[in-house]
Amino acid sequence: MASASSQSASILGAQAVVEALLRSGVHAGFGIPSIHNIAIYECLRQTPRFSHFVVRHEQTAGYAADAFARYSGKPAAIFASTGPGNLFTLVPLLESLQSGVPVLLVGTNIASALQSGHGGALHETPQQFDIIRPLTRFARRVMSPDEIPAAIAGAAAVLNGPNPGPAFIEIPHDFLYAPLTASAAVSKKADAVASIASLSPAPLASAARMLEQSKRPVMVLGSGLGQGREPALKVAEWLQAPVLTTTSGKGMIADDHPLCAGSISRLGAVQDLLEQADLLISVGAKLTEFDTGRYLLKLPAQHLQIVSDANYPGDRFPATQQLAGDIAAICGELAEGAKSRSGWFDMAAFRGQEQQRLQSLKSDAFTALGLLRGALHREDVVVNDQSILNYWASAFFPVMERNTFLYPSGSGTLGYALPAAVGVACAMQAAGLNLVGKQQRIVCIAGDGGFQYTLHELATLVQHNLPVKILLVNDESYGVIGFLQRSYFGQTHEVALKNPDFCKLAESYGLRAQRVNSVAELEKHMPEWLDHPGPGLLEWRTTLQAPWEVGAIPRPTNMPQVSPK
Ligand SMILES: Cc1ncc(C[n+]2csc(CCOP(=O)(O)OP(=O)(O)O)c2C)c(N)n1
Ligand SMILES: [Mg+2]
Repeated sequence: MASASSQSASILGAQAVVEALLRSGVHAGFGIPSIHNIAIYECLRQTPRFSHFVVRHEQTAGYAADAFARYSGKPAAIFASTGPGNLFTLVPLLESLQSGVPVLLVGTNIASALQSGHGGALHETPQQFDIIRPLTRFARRVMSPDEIPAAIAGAAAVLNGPNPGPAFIEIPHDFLYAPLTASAAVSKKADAVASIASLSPAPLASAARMLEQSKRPVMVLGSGLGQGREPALKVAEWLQAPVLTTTSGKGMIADDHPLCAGSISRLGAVQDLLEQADLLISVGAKLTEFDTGRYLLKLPAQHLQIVSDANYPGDRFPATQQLAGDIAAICGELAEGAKSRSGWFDMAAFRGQEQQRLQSLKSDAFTALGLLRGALHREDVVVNDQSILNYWASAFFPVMERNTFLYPSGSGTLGYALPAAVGVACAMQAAGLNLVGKQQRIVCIAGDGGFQYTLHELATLVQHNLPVKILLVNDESYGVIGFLQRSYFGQTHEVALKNPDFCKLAESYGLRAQRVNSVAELEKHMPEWLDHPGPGLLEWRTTLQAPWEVGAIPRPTNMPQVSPK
């Protein structure tokens, strides 16, 4: 197969795929070669400009692409084959869809000539396209080799546009070997990135009045802020408003910024703050069930919601006014001509009281997160799974830089952390960042249950020399579910886990592994775990209490109550 960079008039479908990806700003991807897509892999082999990372499961390819995009801001590709390969990406696509992350699934289908009949073709999947399409913001079935460049250009407009999310291109595998006609093969520019219509002056003026009239405004920033971060912070500084973030928006304001009031998911003190406020300005923020204590959080009398996509945040929290458009432009206009005001809220006292309250709980989880924060640099990255320590981190781990705290808020799935850490490490590698030493570290926090969804990716860490540091909290249990069962039913059932020796397992993959049994040992071994070159696993044998169990986060009052039998 000729080089993918050749401009010959008769390129083949697979070359058209790789050329179109590069033209669209997709320079990296994750996947597994298969009989249906090896023609693409042959082109990737000849295209060193494209960074491809082989993984151990298509699910990983999806999560890694998601994390690559979250960390780098650049879309990433997932290469998967007909049927099982494509379907293994469904949960990652769900996560990327609900979190607005640009990933492109380049998936194959059975040969075009077989599509008029049915039955027995290798990997044949009834209605494959219709299964995947609802989890995307753009899906295109390619009907001829000539359509490949335009399909990828169409996807790129969504990936690089104002409301990004997953895209899916389905290509019958025989098209990858078929020549494009000369006119179709001529380099097609990526479609223009859709721009958002500018807002008319009237809603902006009424929003500006709302801000001016409010005496006690509070802001909440989410991961949908995009380029609007600086202007949104200008609005906050003008209003001297306390600033919260959603869990996935952590880092949109540095935790040590004088206006930062932390993550909304801590509830308690956040509810007190919101009760004193007269206006909430939410910017690019999805107020999720998890972050709002099952939607019980009471918002101030007025809520100005600024989003790039009217459909993005959902409608479970009503807005007094919604401004949907270019968030940077909207916030820029709102901050324009603002007269400076003095603050209404004593942030130092708020933070001091919160710190004292949390320390008085004497929680090992909170102490461990404090140790970790102390050992990390501002720009180091923490990637989360769904375990008790991750819930503590969502609420209380201080984040200093944007895109340095990744959390599967979109789906709440187990098994995200390790593949996502792979994605971040690959993004750093592709960007030529120095991964060795103290400059930029990636910490993956998971529980023993979630870790076992995707632990085979330890092999990927070693194969690509990705220096991910895993903190594995082993309580031999689906611990948080045990807590819920005890609170609802007084008993647990099917949460005990018989686990392997994780250290031996990690060592057999080629990782350095250590086990600690107490906070004191954790503290002692943390520096060498973090600083030793290459990937490493630190297994912490402990039983942590959930933040709701010790009152660090108040329990939602609408939990079902069943008297124990
Ligand atoms: C795919 C998926 N299946 C099930 C769940 C439900 N769930 C949430 S947390 C959890 C327990 C996780 O156990 P572990 O990773 O060991 O963390 P721990 O709670 O013990 O700290 C389960 C089963 C989920 N979130 N995602
Ligand atoms: Mg556990």
